[in-house]
Amino acid sequence: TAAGALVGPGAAGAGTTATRVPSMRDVVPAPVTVQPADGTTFRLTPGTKIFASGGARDVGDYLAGILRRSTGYRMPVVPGAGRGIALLLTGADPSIGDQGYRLDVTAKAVVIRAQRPAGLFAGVQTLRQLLPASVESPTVVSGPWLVAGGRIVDRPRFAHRSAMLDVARHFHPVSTVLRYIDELAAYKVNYLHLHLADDQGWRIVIDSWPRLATYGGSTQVGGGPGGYYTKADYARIVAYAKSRYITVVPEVDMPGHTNAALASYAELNCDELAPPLYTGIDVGFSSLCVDKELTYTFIDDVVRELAALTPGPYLHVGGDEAHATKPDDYVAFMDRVQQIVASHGKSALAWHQVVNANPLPSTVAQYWGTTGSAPEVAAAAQRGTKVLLSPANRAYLDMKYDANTPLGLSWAGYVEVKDAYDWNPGAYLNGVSESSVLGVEAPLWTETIVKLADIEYMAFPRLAAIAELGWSPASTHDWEAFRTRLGAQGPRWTAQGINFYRSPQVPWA
Ligand code: TNX
Repeated sequence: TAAGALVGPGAAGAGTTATRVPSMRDVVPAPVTVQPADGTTFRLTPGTKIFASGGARDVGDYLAGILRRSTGYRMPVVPGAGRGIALLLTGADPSIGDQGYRLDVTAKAVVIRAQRPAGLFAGVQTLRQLLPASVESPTVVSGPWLVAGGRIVDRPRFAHRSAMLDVARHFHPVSTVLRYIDELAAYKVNYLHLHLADDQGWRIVIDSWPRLATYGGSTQVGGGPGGYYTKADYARIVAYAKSRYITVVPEVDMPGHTNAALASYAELNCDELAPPLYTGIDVGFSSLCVDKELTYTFIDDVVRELAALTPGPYLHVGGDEAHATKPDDYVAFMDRVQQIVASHGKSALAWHQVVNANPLPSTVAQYWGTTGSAPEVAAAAQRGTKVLLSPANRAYLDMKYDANTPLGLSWAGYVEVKDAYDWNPGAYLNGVSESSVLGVEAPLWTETIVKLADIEYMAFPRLAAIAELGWSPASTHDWEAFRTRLGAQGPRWTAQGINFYRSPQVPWA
């Protein structure tokens, strides 16, 4: 059966419905090299085994979990080798790095090789896309379960491919975050940035300052009940993300975007008066009191407790839209905050205004402008600061697609799928070369985003565009080819119940 061909009952056995065998050329993000072996297919059967042991075992169990749901097959995960799906941490070419993989499909076996479990996990995401879309069904459906033959060798362009979810403007429960993590993993996203505190809410328990969560987390935009994560909730998110090879980056935004904290503790305010909780969507009106020593005790406590919950290297300290903080105060404040983060063994991530202070060598600046020109960011990059790119007119998942989009904002313009895809992170910012770019992030602010279906509608399909920019080599960049591959993802999203936007720019399968 040639890749991309329709397989009907005649070819595949009685009782099965016609199923498209995806082509190796359909994969999103586009792999580095694809060599189809036309005429060869591997078939999953009730007796197929997954061979995985040692460090590959967890990825084997994860793959088995996905395949069992839709195929109904037993899919035992066993050591050794044979006919079936093998996940091997041996024999991979070192040039694929820590996140890359090689996938070989013959009539007898699917073999994924990688140097690290993270590479096997990435290879498994590719394998999912080589199976019919119905493999994503949460309940048993009929096959045939064919995989087109050939070889894929793959590794990411950028080490850091991130998505951000704002759980402050509207609180999103653990179950929503876990589902989003699974959706991100499918596109080889490897960081989840959680915006845990803003004017409208504080969403994580800090034991040394308990009112942050219990009072500061008690409402949200529009005045709903809000909510917060206990430390156990948060640890569950971190562990689940880890099982999907995703590192969580917690953000507590400061010195602005702090009304929820200021409302919770009067003593944090310069005038000792707690402002009321805030449920609107203005920005830039709050500031921590930079002259008070208690402010830095507070930050040290918060950073210490967050660092203890964070196995990853980064804590995000915000630093954006500090319009209520004097410029000199901002510099002194951000410099001190970076020291506090360093004293707890972490590196600071911050919105790109941090370059107006004195970034430590370990500090990463996250660009969120819209012009592609930021001389102060370029100058910092020249001095060694690494940059994470999330230009708002390209990568912001909360921007409306067009004038008719029922959700979202439009201050950075409308962001259709082509806008999200058609830019080059390695050459986007004047004076910032690709070697200074750590990666890309797709942020989803939630002033207008209330529930999971809203998140999915804004993220899909644009998240896949940003994920591809982060993973795929620049040489594969081609809007016409991308929109066709993207269209083939539609049935996968439908099978998973993902509420996606059917952009008219995409030929949906
Ligand atoms: C700007 S981008 C913000 C957020 C808003 C967002 C809405 C950035 C660093 N700050 O506070 O939620 O716009 O699109």
